[in-house]
Amino acid sequence: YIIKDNDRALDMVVASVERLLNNALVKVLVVDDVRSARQGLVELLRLQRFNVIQARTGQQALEALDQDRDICLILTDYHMPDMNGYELTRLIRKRFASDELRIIGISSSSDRLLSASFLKAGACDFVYRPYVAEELQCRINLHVQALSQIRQLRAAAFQDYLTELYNRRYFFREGPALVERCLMRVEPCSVAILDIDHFKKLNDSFGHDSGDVVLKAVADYLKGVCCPHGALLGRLGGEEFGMILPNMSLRQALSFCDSIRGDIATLTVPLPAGETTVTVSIGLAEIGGRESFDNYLHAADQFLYLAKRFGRNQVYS
Ligand code: GH3
Ligand code: MG
Ligand code: MG
Ligand code: MG
Repeated sequence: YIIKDNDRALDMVVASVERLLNNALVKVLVVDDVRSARQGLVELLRLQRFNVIQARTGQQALEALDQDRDICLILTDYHMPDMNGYELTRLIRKRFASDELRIIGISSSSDRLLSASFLKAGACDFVYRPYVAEELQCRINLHVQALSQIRQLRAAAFQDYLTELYNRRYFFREGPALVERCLMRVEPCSVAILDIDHFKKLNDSFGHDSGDVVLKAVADYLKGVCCPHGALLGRLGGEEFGMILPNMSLRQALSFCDSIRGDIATLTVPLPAGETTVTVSIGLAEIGGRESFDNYLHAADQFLYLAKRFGRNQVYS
């Protein structure tokens, strides 16, 4: 009844329900050799609706991390039979940075320097037992919030604002790894650069905002066709898009790109001043041998130049 009369209270309830729903997606690993100590933490975490798993030793914790890449928070004891908490922390930090995995040390030891040892080993926080449940909950929530903010920032840093595709930074960061994976598996792979034809004219006739609408329509279409193939698609800049096509030989990529070209030519984009159509030119190169990623892109760019020169609305490889 009180909540009904108070918007602010209602907002707070909604926010805490949302937080609890999000917590269900957060996987937490509790590491302690003493069952009752583990149990206390597990209960505290489950009250907050976290998805909790447990380990009795450092070794078990490392194995759990190997099997489950979703773990993003670890609460670890200090005294354990096989390794102590900050040794475990140090081992984990060799593989997972604090921007993807948070570690909180917990101990009933009376050694006041223990917290520093944990923090130096790479823990993000430390609490002494007996802990105050509410304080520990607040600390856990702060770490979970920090991880979520990092994820949001990272997503924003790698996304093109207008088209919501990956941006150039992401394309050049992930592209080489994708190509490398194909080469290791001895699978074919191709790289394409697509550029909208006479886009400047379109901007000049319909205005920049309409140009943006066309860019978004082309991007949406490309996302739809690239996703099922596991292709890496990004906006490289302006009206230019890059595609890494794993598992496609040059011949397959040629037919894939030509169907993209054909589809886009029949796309009608509704604009405030009526509707318009666009065509695209595509330069395509096959990946093979040991060239650098930049060289493959350069080759695709050269072919794009030729596609433009020989009349646009075509794929050149
Ligand atoms: P070509 O067929 O040779 O590719 O000619 P073009 O006109 O498409 O190429 P050009 O490089 O001369 O012009 C590209 C234009 O794209 C110029 C630039 O103003 C426009 N452009 C770049 N980014 C954006 C954007 O985000 N929105 C809009 N509306 N226009 C953009
Ligand atoms: Mg212990
Ligand atoms: Mg162009
Ligand atoms: Mg261009």
